[in-house]
Amino acid sequence: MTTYPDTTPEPDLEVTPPKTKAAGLPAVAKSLGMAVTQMGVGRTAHNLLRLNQVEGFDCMSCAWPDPDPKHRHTAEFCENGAKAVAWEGDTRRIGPEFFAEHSLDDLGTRTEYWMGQQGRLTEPMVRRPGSTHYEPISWDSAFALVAEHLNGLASPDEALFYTSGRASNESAFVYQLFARAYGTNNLPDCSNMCHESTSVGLADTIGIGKGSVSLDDIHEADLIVISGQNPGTNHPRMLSALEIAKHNGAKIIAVNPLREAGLLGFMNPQKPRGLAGRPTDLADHFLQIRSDGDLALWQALGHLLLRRGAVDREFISEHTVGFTAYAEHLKEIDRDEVLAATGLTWAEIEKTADMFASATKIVNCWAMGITQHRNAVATIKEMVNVALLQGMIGKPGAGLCPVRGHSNVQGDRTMGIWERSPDEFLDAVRDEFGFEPPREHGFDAVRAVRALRDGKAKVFVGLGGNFVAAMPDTEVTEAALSGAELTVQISTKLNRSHVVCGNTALILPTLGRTERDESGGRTQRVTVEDSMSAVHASRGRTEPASDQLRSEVGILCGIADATLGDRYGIPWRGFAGDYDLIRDRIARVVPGCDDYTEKVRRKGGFTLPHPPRDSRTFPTRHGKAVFSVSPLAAVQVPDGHLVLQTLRSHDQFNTTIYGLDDRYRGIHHGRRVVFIGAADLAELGFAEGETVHLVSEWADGVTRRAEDFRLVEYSTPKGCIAAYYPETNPLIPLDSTALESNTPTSKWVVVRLERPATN
Ligand SMILES: Nc1nc2c(c(=O)[nH]1)N[C@H]1C(S)=C(S)[C@@H](COP(=O)(O)OP(=O)(O)OC[C@H]3O[C@@H](n4cnc5c(=O)[nH]c(N)nc54)[C@H](O)[C@@H]3O)O[C@H]1N2
Ligand SMILES: Nc1nc2c(c(=O)[nH]1)N[C@H]1C(S)=C(S)[C@@H](COP(=O)(O)OP(=O)(O)OC[C@H]3O[C@@H](n4cnc5c(=O)[nH]c(N)nc54)[C@H](O)[C@@H]3O)O[C@H]1N2
Ligand code: SF4
Ligand SMILES: [Mo]
Repeated sequence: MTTYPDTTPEPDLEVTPPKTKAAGLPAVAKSLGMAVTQMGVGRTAHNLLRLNQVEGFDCMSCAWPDPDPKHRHTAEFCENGAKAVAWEGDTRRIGPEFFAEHSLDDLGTRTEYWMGQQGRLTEPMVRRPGSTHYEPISWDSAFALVAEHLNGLASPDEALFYTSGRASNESAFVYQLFARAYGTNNLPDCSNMCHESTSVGLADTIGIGKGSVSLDDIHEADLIVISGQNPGTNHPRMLSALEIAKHNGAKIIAVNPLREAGLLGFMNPQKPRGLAGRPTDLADHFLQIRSDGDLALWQALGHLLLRRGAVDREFISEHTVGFTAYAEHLKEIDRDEVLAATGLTWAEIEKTADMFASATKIVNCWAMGITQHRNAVATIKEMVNVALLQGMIGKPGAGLCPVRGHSNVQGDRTMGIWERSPDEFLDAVRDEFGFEPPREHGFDAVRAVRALRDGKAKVFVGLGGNFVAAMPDTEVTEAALSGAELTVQISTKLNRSHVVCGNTALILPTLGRTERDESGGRTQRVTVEDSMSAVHASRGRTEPASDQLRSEVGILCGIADATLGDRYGIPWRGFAGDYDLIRDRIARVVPGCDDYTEKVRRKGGFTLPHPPRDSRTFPTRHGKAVFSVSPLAAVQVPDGHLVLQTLRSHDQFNTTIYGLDDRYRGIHHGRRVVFIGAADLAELGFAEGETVHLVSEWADGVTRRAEDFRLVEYSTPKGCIAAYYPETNPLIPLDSTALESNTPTSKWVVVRLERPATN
């Protein structure tokens, strides 16, 4: 096995004061600069003008929705969308010569940044057992090789079919169909590491695991709460929506351990004055909360609102169950416990409750700062409690707004990428395709690693993504994947998961969103669903990076055809040649997708049904929304230890590193930094600028380390520090996961700092 290349020296690392506003001129200049370097001038203009346009392609970066067709700008993109387009539009290529030159051992020493800078993959490559290099293979031989391995397994449950959330609805539908026809529900996905806590928390309480707002609701709200999210970097165009809301009179509350630039102020690059003028002040009230203090905060808010009688009695009696037990639970609250958990003052919490009490339309947004904690599901249910208390679901300008990550992660779930798809979905697959899908739940992402580690799984197929680098406990995950008989990665660019691979390994290069898809001799389009359940078409137009690339649908159908032949009579070849044939099946299988083919042809697409949003009906087992009661379980941190949250810099997309700057936080030319408060530095006897090792000690007795990080003094609550992912993933124990959702606790890692030995 190769060693994790996590100690590359960063001699040019520079730290400047963090920014207090996001976007504006530097952002536009930066994105165009990067786009032009990687794509060339013509290709850049061509692509960027089609980004998020009705006849163009959907931004492959985040899942933030597009404005309705009437309200789109000519340049309907943000800096990070442009970076994603530039990264995919890379004019450099890596083909057989590259792989002949670079052995697996060599590639094993390279960083993600380096790998992403080599260019687009151009043809299928195979690593034969024991070989030191990848070598070319034809598409047909590659498909036959996958089929041979899959058909040779003792049980279909020894195969794992992973999906990253960039896959289109058509590829997702075909993929889950293949996995189930082959005989397994082992469909782990990036959602398992991401918003799974949201899906679980919302399904239990409102009966559907998706957010309940539209873009118009954000514009119309009079109070917007943003918890555990850094929109200036990760959902930049959300700031435009917030600006409109502010203009319409909304107040904004931000809840975050860090004073993220995008939460404080915004210069809209789409408006002339935003390029150089004054920023819009975004947050009216900023709660600098301690890590995982959110459950306590929302309980305190519930308590205060109950005491003030700021409740919607009619909504509660008509649409909910469990109110009495909830109200009883929060009648009294241990203030000291709340203050200790949140690190806030009671006055700050009371001010928050005042703002809630006087608001009539509240939208509540959240992301990874909420979902990647041990108590994540309980925290989300507590947020739902407060929304139910005030009747803030299913009326204009109000609702729950989990902000999804990958551009189509929500769509992939809708299409059946789920290791625990409900029986009704599986029944519909059976009725449509005439076979009985397996009913036993499959492995999620964490269980998939355990299965590989324990020899219970032998084949791993990745539809996009970078599983090895995205998952926690890098050493364990890498050993698990290296032990696979076969790994298959369907990718656009080189990453760590191609290098830490199975005994036999395939790289199958695919078309990206920006590229023309002429599969079957006709121009194909695909469809996607955003964070607000809006579904629409996406069509790339640029020349593919290589004439050997195949579409994701084409590759999946090739694998399925080679593995299953005409078992159950599923027309894989037909699907590959005409995606309308897939859409016709989606229409008959996936709830809410009737007339799918026709509806996605409409300008702007259509929005999927959402009973709580549409009619205040709650499809839970009670037929009503559910108040829940959660104990306030404060997690203890031993003396001399800190809680580390692992997050994204401004120049990355998950494991893809576009550049080495994090402009808003004042970090330049490097990533190996730890943000730490002045009080902790003083108390632990360290100085700003010192290099330290991070050591994580967990209940399993294993000591995990990540070495050589520079300490950067930063405004963050006492005891709470932050550093970038994926460099810190070796510190997160595989078994440290959220209750109920099994999501790795990427925002809660107990660590200590260690001074490197000097000799
Ligand atoms: N440019 C770009 N865009 C992206 C991505 C990317 O990597 N780059 N990734 C995409 C994906 S897949 C996702 S899931 C989203 C992620 O979007 P975010 O959730 O915004 O991503 P993170 O960088 O993980 O930021 C988490 C935020 O939560 C805060 N936080 C941490 N712990 C706590 C806590 O205990 N309580 C509270 N209240 N806040 C906390 C952190 O300080 C930080 O501001 O972005 C998507 N969009
Ligand atoms: N410590 C820590 N770990 C985390 C997180 C965290 O906050 N902290 N966040 C978690 C979250 S929220 C997520 S979503 C996961 C992300 O996990 P993944 O989704 O697995 O990872 P990505 O980095 O998004 O995947 C990038 C790769 O996708 C491939 N790719 C890009 N575009 C395409 C395309 O169009 N088609 C195909 N087939 N492939 C493409 C490229 O080869 C690229 O290298 O990471 C999780 N891991
Ligand atoms: S906000 Fe997200 S989807 Fe929209 S352009 Fe920016 S990166 Fe793309
Ligand atoms: Mo994510």
